[in-house]
Amino acid sequence: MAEYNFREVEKKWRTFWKANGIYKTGNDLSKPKYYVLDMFPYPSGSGLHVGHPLGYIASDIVSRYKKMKGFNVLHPMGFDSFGLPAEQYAINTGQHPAITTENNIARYKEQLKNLGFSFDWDREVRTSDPSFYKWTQWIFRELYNSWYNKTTDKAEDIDSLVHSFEKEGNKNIAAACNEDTPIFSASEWKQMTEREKQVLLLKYRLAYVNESHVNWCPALGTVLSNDEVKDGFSERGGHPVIKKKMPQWSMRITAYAERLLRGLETIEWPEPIKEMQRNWIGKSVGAELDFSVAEKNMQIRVFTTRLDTIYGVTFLTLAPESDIVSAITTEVQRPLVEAYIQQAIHKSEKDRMSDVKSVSGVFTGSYALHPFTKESIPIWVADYVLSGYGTGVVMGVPCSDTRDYAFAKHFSLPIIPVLEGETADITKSNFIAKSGKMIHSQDLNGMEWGKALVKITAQIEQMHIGKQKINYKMRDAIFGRQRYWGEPIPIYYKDGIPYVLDNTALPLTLPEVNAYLPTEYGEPPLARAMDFKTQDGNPYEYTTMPGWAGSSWYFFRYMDPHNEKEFCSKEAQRYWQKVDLYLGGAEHATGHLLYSRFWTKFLYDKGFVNVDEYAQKLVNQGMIQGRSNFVYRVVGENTFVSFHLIQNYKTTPLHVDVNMVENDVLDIEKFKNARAEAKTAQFILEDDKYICGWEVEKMSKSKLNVVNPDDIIEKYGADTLRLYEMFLGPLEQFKPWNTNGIEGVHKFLKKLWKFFVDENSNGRISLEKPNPEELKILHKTIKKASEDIERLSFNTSVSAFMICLNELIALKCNKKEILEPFILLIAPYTPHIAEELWYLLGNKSSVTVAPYPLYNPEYVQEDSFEYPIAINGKTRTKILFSLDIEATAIEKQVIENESVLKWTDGKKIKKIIIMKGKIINIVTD
Ligand code: ANZ
Repeated sequence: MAEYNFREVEKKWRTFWKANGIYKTGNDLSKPKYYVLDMFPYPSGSGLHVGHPLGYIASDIVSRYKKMKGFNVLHPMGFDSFGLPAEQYAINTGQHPAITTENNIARYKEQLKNLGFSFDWDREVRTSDPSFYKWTQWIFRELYNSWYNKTTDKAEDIDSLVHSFEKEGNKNIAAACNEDTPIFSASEWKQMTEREKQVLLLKYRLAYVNESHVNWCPALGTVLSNDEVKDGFSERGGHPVIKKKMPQWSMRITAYAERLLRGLETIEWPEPIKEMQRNWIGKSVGAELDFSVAEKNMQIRVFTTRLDTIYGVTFLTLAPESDIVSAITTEVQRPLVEAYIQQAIHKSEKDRMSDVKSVSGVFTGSYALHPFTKESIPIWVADYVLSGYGTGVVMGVPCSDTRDYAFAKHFSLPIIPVLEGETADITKSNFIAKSGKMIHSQDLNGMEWGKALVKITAQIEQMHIGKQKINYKMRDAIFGRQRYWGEPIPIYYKDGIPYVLDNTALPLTLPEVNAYLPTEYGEPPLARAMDFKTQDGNPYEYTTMPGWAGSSWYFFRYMDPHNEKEFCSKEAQRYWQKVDLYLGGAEHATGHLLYSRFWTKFLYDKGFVNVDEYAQKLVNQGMIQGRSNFVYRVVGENTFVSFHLIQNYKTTPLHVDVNMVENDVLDIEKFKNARAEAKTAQFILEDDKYICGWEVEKMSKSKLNVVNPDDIIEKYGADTLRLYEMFLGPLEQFKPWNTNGIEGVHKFLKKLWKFFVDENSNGRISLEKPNPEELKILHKTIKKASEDIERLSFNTSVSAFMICLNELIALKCNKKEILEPFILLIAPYTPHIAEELWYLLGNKSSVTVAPYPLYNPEYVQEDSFEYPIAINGKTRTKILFSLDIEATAIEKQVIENESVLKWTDGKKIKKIIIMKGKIINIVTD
């Protein structure tokens, strides 16, 4: 192979790697471990585009590097293979989702293999595989059988809770449980029927079912989680989403709110992701306070973060969904209130929160008593109050809160100032609240805000009408989905009460159905399976698990993927511990990345895993954007004008498939063949070419800017693609794909090849000893490459390789002692060509197991140094000296230096102190 025939080289070594099991995870437990994980893909029907492998290439480089550094590396890949697209395809075509999923996975695997990744495919997992989801169901079962003990601050067996109930009821138990959990004694518990007991326990279980308001998407026929809804529409498909009350399986993630916050301090994740999780959890410290309702023996409890504003309360507002509304609404007001509720609950939560301008609300006819002034304040219903947050009731303080202010203005309610200078401007009011003085109320007048807050808090506690309270915005996570293509929830119903399946009954496999749609009664697709029942004829749960179930624990399964007895053995965990480096997109910040932390903490509490955070370091790779091309059609004509001429015409830009364009020049023949109307079109050219315009946009089919890695590999090879993606720019950055730039990188590899291989396909290698200059070039590059990999700065390394090669070519250095280490440095990036050149250098074993070159600082010692010159302690200038020059020679030059002369200003030099390689100090009179 005199020429660089990448097709042959890449095929040869991929076959070799496979045949020799090169990428099997090592099992020599005396070596240190390193676990590099990629977020596993959902295998969609359209395969990979060049943006997808970016993170995989980076993680592959790190894996190969760590392996060469002597680590046992776990670098697995799998598929998040349950999900909506396969199901919708099934609905449209009748094709079983298992079949399309299988086909898509096969295509993904082939594409991934062509990229030369060092995945250990023996460890592949698929979330839709019963041998995998058996364990997802097992975790569900554990969650169902657990409750959260706030006293020990961890999840415990439900049996321990039952035991406490039997002994002393629940009054002394601090648990994460439903708001409506009643207090009962041991004897009351014992008198309960089996059914009553089960209903009660559901209020404590970490996986539980209850009636709750959910995001219902009629068009998709399913419930969506909060993070799947954007601005009142489904994230996928953009269908309207409404709130609806339904029995729902949920996960009590709120029990872990505080620990999920605290854990963030212990992991090296990008700050924006941590901040998004903190905001999502939304911790707020405030107080709960009771208002009594006039003429009714009733209390209304509010949650406030501004108890200091209590004297400014001029109304209360209830969320439209609140159960209290009906109880306090007067008969006169009832029709108005009911009409208001009807229209309010159809709005999405986000609209209700953000829509400050359109103030709406209705008076209930009832009044509450102010706890201190005993004045009557009207009680309203308004949709800006959310039912699921705090107590679903707000004390309206128009002087301090923007929304309350807008509300009071709109309905002409009184506004009473409480803090000097306060104006209902949230930012300002928060500022004043931290510094201002109280006005208005007699006993607080002139008191500083902070002291007033302490005083009022003490007062309400003394009066037994309230207490300090910490609230979290985060809600429990809805778990059941009305879909077919997901894990069945291992629950069956007896007399309408849910029971969990025994472990021996797992996996509960997905039944066959005659259509992947809801039944005519609106039940989920699983209800179509006639025999989806226990042996005793009890029906199973019909909803399935959400997309995030399997991905919440898959990282443990890779450690021990074939274990049939456990989800992951203790032994495997002891060695692999946790993910050292996790690479993936930032879009999962409050979805997968939060749920997976939750499940890990739960498994930790129950002693199933030995870490309570599973990924020490997370890096979000940026997206590769598309570089779209445009043609310009003259309005009303079938004529296309080349880009630089369009100012002379009235044109409309049209996307053109980037695969018909090279260096922005349109292949007119291809274009004509692809579009019916283009066949007869006129083209107005410049320099005989049609030049296209371009723009950076999201890479997507609709913008005709998708570049398929298969095409690039076919044309340039996988090594070029890998190297080019790394060369594009810093890993975390968003950057456009530009096929034009790939030539340069390809040329580098060709040059590398030519440098090593002569016309007769032999290595041009000399065994001569390298000289200091050559060693310096090499060791500079070793230093750069190893430091760069450690900080995941790959683009800078690629430049360093290019510089190094040019310098070696200039020196005509083909010495084995230089070329071998150089190839090892490049090997993680371009493994195929590296393997071939390594072989040509006479090596018998794979480059992937060779030790990474060690940096020796002696070789790069500089022979000169630019000394800072300090005159009487102040650095005034710098002078370059050879490091082996004599002190007297330095002194002579220093004294004569123009700058030194200027700064010493004719004064006598008393002393010159030379600190070799550091600094020169001059002391004058
Ligand atoms: C009086 C007050 C005065 C309030 C003031 C704020 C500013 P965070 O920090 O987000 O927790 N609130 C309470 N429950 C609510 C609900 N269900 N829907 C909408 N708003 C609700 O916000 C807590 C504050 O938001 C609470 O403190 C309450 O208004 C309001 F100058 O009480 B505040």
